[in-house]
Amino acid sequence: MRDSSHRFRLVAAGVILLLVAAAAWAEDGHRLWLRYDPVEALLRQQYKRTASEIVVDARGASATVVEAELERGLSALLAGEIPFRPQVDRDGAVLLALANDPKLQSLHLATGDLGREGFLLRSARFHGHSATLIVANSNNGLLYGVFALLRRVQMREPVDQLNLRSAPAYPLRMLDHWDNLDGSVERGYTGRSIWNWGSLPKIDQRYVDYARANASIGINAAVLNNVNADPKVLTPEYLQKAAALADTFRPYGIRVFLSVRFSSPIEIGGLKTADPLDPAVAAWWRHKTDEIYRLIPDFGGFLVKANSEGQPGPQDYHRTHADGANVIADALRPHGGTVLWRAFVYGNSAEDRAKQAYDEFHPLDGKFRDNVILQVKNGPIDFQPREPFHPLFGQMLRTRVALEAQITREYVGQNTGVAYLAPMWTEVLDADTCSPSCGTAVSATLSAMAGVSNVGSDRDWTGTNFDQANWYAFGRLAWNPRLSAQQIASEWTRLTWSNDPRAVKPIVSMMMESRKAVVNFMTPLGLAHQMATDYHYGPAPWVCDLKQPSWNPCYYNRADANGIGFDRTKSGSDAVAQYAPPVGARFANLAAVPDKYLLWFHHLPWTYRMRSGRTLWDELVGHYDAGVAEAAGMSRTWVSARPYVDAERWGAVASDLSRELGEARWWRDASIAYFQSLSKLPLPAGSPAPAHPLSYYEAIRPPNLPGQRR
Ligand code: GCV
Repeated sequence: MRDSSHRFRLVAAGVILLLVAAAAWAEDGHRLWLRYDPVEALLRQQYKRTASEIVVDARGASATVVEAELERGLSALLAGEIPFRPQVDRDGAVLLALANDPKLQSLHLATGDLGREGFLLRSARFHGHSATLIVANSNNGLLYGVFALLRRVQMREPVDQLNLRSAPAYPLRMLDHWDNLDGSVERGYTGRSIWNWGSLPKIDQRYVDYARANASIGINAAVLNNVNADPKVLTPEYLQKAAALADTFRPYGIRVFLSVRFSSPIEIGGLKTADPLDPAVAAWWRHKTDEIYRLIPDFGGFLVKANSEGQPGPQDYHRTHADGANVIADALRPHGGTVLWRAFVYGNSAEDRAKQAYDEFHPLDGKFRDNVILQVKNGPIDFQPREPFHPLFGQMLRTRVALEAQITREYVGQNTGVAYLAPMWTEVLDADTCSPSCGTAVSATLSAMAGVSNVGSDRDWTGTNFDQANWYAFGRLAWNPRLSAQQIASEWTRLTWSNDPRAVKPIVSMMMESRKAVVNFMTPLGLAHQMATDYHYGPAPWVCDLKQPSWNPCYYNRADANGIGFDRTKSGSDAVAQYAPPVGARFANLAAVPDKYLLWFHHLPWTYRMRSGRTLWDELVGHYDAGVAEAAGMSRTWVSARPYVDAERWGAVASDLSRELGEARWWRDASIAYFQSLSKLPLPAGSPAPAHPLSYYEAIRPPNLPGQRR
């Protein structure tokens, strides 16, 4: 009796162990790009020669994280424990040391230009032995160095002749969460908020994993809550919760920021006004800020959305954005904190929305305190699949500016399909502002980069496997905006999927094609905001409620029987005049404006002759067709990668791509059906008629859209 129940318990325990092991290894995307799968046996021997022991000369809580990551990574990749030693005593040591360590003096390493966060990876002789040195001016720098070394091993790159130095381009590389205190996420498509406000300050392992993932790509700041901020976030109860997160993130070099509502002095402070020039208001911000720093000594600062989309702001008191930002900046200054003040403003008038932020902020250049950063979206409207760069870039010569990108795909398919966004961001980062002189790329004018996070409670963090690439790419670009989208795609693919070139090549080519496809089937040739109002999902070019012009597709496409496009030249809104003269002249000139921005800047007849020799109508239809063909091509490319990646993730992506193909057809057919009802022109030869009459597409409404996962 005893025996059989014992056997039963053993068998049951075995089954449970197997299930746990299977769950741990389930290819559910949870491990992101930090998979650390063992290197192939032959190569492993080579790596082992450069990783025989770990020697750590650094102190403090963050040093613990650094050594833990190095040990975790190397022992997993090299399939065996790597011993820690007090000093280098054999060939192949990996030595982690702060730059001011006296032991390093004889090596004469130049480390001044690494700043606080940069690092050096160097193969050198040390105490008579071959060693790999990871050297930085801070433990955070060491952590970045560790991740860089592990990345090389994960990508099977040599590590025995290292001479690499790297420092971030910007001191602030942040994720902005649009997470609400009730657990919902504005424009989030990945489950609920990652923050469990109910159970905080209790720390969940997921917060640690989040910090580690961010640190691995150089992100060093997190705004915890939505810019449409709940004033409660500044109450003692929520500050305790934020402090617990800050404590968790600190060893990973991540500082916590909060979004604040401008009217908080009234709502939680009991004042009658939030007028930034009222001394009682200034005192309130000071006291609140002091209270925060008592809890979070390295608190980063505040992000503010003011006088935008119904949010309160200084203009409610006839004060400027600079007055508003400065009162908060003055409260933060003694503590070294920063205000990120958003430039995303527009009114619901018929005036060109693309011009409104520049008109409001350009006159304020030089009026902001130096601990204010103006946070500007990549383009002048709102995270469209393609926009020209925002005219404020390069033209706020006496103001620090951050670029805000949207990692969550509000306007780019949300949680369907594959859309790798690095090509969109590099297009903007590389754009020449010609201000103060030509040759000044947007990236050279920035002090920070902020990405609207796509992280949520889903097991795979971002809802789909390929959305992880956008999180990864944002971090890598914020560290080094000169990296190419292709290079980052290749890195991410090798870390996340496989190092086999038969997998890397098709996956990277599919990623590079994906944003082009989305632009083609949604908003080709410079069209924008053709999505359904509110949901920002699915085509709705016919929507024309002129009571709310700045939300209406028809306001942006200006299509009628004669033509299509928004005239932003002198004969129209003259938005081109907001750019530096050489840039504005190029956009205004039909002979010079790139096709990709044509209808953003020009209203043209359907029969306008394009550079290709085709009419605008034929060319437009051609782009929609190309978008569908590209979406189909992505599915085919993915099939070719099948033998080289795991079945579980392959299947998930295959179904994402087939959903995207359906949506590409929907976008193409609906757009063509509508525009053809205006142009009355025949489709170009070989272009199939839309599958349904226009009324069919008009009737489809979110959220019950074909194929969308909600
Ligand atoms: C957080 C767009 C989005 C809003 C968002 C806003 C902003 O309008 O649709 O959800 O609000 O941008 O960036 O503030």
